Amino acid sequence: MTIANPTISQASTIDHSKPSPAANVQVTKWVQKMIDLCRPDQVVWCDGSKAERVRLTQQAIDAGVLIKLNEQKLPNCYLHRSNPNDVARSEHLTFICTPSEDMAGPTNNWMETKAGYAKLRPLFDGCMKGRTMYVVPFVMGPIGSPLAKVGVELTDSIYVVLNMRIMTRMGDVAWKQLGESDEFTRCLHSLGDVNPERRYICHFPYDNTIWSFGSGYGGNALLGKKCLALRIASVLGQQQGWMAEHMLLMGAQSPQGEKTYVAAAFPSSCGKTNFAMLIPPKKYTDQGWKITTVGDDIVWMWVDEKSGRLRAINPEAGYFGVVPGTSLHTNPNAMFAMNKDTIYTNVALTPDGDVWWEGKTDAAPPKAIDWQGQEWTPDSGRKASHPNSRFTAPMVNNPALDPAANDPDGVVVSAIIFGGRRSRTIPLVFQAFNWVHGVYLGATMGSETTAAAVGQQGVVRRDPMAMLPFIGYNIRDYLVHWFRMRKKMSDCPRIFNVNWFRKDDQGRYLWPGFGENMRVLKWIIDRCQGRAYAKETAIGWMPRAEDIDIEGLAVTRDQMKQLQSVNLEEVKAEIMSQEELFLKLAGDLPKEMIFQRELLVTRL
Ligand code: OXD
Ligand code: MN
Repeated sequence: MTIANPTISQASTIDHSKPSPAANVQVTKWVQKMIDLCRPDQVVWCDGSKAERVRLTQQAIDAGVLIKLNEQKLPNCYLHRSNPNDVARSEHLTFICTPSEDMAGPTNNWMETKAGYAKLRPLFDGCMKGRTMYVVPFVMGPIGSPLAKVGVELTDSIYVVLNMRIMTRMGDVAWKQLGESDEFTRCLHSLGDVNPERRYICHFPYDNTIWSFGSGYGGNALLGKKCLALRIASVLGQQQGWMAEHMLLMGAQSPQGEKTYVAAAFPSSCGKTNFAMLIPPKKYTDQGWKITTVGDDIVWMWVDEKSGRLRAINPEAGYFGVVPGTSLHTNPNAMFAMNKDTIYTNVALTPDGDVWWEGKTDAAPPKAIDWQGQEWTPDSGRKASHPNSRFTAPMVNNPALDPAANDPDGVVVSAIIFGGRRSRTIPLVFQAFNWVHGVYLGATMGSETTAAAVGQQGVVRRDPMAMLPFIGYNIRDYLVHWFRMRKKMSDCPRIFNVNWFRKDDQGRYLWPGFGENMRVLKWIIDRCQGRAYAKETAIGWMPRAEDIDIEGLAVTRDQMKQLQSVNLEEVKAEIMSQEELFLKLAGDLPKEMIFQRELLVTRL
């Protein structure tokens, strides 16, 4: 049967198929062009209403895309199993498409703009025949914020639509934010045939356009997130004088009521969500300490002209967090957040309609259906959930949501923390000498790779500012942008480095992590407020062993010294291993980077 290609007016016989009357003419023109390219059977304009959520959820259940979970235990929660070939971001298939290769720089895959469209157009040509195209308008950032950005995603994945309505401010609200403007990110997405041979995630920053084909995985397909809020936004930020960063944003309230906001860049799957939702040890809560979450993955920051200080918003409205290892013990707030209104991806299903993943409980369920839909028992020798299985939950479900999370004016950032996953060499915490040194620390950050991206795991890779896979332009210009931001600020955040993952010679973690990270955070906050002691060392300002509170911990002062120890031979090896990054940037390295390295060498 051949199905006619519906134009917007033809599609009006179907519910929700008419363009939203609130959408402006640039939007409707572009949507029509994409309909002509993809030729869907139906078009559905999403409005973001509750009725729409109910309707689309039922359709997803009927189509086998979602499995309804136990309503008593997990109200309004669903399970999705992805194609096993489509479980993480595919960085090798992610491209920055610009007129010249230099604009994308040495750390990105590059396609020439026209060549990029030429490669993808045939893939999109007719790809939605027999399918529905959803028009998903969304806003990244609190409504009315000076930095808020509108995007429109066209997708043939109902799973993407239902995730986007959790992760963004989705629906008619976006048309209001957009008004008559042409400034919206044109996001085109199709599952295609979910074939890694035909999978491309292409960014056209100078056309404010993203084309993603062949993957339904969050980081490849929820185009508001990594694609818009990091890769495209980083380009806009560089042009317009603000920053889009791969950071969590949290508030810490002291017993005296003083509030300090901290942003932290950790690479994927290194505990951003856990840190952003940290519950302090009992001693601290008894004293009156309170931690609140603004965001767990992305921040947009700008300099407030009046105060000269850095302010930040979280552009997202939900969490797309890694589940393995998450439990009531390690992250209770995340567990509460995903108790309702949540989509689980690639976790195990128990016979009572509940979900399970490695680390959720000490004892595994006696039987389950694993993430690939196979019968599973604890002795089956396989993991029940995928190591990169995820939950998508609205941020309003987080009991510790910061009151400013929806504030269009954002919050003042007092500290920026960088931190990778390092078994050796890097101490638990130290402070940069100043902004320029802090940028050097962030730029040379290394981390052992995890399951969040396809590829070998556990090898140290340089991940500047945890942004390596997300900088939408030349890393040289990105670093220069960081250095220049300093000049706009009259009082800049202090910069720190942390490593929760240092191990002893037996391979045991030296630091308990999780809520106990509050003890390190307290030193950081006290440094920002001018209260804590630090001694100068070759790598930065360091707390003495006695400056970190270890009362009530199994960690001894000796272990604390070990955690903070700096082995100069290891630091030298670290400098050598940074060469990989320096060589990539050969001839193009901002001079501040060279000077900082030289200063470090002379301090050794
Ligand atoms: C993420 C990632 O999904 O960084 O947040 O991979
Ligand atoms: Mn991330």
